[in-house]
Amino acid sequence: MLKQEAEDGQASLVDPNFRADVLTGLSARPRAIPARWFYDRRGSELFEEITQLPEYYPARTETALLREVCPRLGIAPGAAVVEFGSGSSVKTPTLLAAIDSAAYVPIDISGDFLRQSARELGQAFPGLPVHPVEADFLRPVPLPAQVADLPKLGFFPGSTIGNMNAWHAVDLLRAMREWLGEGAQLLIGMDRVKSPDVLVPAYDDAQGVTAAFNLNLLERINRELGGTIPVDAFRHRAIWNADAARIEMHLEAQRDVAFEVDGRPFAIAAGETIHTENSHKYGPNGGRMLLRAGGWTPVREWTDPDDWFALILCEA
Ligand code: AVI
Repeated sequence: MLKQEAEDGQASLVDPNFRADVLTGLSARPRAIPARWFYDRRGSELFEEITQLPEYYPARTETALLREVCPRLGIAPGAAVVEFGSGSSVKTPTLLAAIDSAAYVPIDISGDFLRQSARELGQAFPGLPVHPVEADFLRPVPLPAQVADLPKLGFFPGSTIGNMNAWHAVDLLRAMREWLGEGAQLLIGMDRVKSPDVLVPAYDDAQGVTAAFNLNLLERINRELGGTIPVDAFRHRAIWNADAARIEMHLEAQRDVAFEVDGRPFAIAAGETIHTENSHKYGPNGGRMLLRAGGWTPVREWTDPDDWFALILCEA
């Protein structure tokens, strides 16, 4: 970690992986920056706002499904619930209230957000040990020693698996299987393929919250990496790529721009884009195939009446 002087005069830490991904991504063709860098404090707040938008069906559909499904999951008492990418843990109380768990381990890359939601959950479930882990779960995650001997239920809601290409998704599922160990279970949310008339507005809402979320990445680069990117020269784009079954988010330059990041010069021509996110959608067979390739056996699956979103319980 390298120290950086923030506007308020306080020193903060810059993740060297962020610097490396941004410099490499801006130099690549096509230009692309991994979506995980959306989630600084501001980005995490904007994502929470996205989940409240009328157009963003995945959050409310999955929450309604969880309310229906959790009481019928049949998880044996005494498991440690390990949540990957817990964010503000809004869906967790539904799960924790329905099963008799022995500990909760939220894992998230955004440390202050993680600690705040861990505190709130501890208050909502007094007596339940909460062991937050600040980590990027795309790298090996050391689970706390306190849960080493407990059976594990992995919880990976939100269709975050869709933000990875199939290759990385399979790698991650296999890694989760290894971290959670023999006999583990996994409850995972997957967004279904559906009409672009529903998908595109979900990623390009009328209020412009998703646009602000996407553009915050450029603001973060300016803040943390000494960037001079003219953010107002970029426009948010959400595109349905039917071939790859994914929504793509891009930042499109509206005019020719030149700027520096970390002292390095970049020029982007009008119309060129920086690819910032993929959100893959899965049909029933594709979703189950992905899980099997990742070493998990799907044992039960639930969807909403429109078949827009699926919750799948798997065993290692
Ligand atoms: C976190 N992830 C599952 C969200 C998604 O739907 O792919 C991220 C997001 N990007 C724009 N809106 C929501």
